[in-house]
Amino acid sequence: MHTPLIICAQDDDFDAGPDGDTALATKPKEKTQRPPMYKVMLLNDDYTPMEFVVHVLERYFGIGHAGAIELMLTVHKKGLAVVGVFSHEIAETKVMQVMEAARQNEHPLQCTMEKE
Ligand code: TYC
Repeated sequence: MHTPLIICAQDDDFDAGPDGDTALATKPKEKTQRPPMYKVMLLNDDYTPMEFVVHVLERYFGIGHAGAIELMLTVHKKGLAVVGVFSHEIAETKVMQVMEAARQNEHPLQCTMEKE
């Protein structure tokens, strides 16, 4: 999915002239705005099988097998890791999917999101 860009005219469409008070009409400045992005994180625990975490990373985050093993091991060693950065809605969906998969399989795996 591409990031939508919102373009809006700023209010300061008149600039002061060289002497500071002559109003000269200028082009409205266009400023690109980006939607806020959210980090999705996996948390380590002592019980979720490593293979399950690898499967989650492949299935819900589109990460290849080798990358998924590496990232799972990062979470295992460091306690948590960012596994992706998404818009609010996509991040919420990823968290929900991971938490639901963990629940169905009775693993205590935790997934959270945080504004970047
Ligand atoms: N620490 C788990 C184990 O030793 C593996 C694991 C990795 C669990 C990453 C959760 O997010 C996690 N089986």
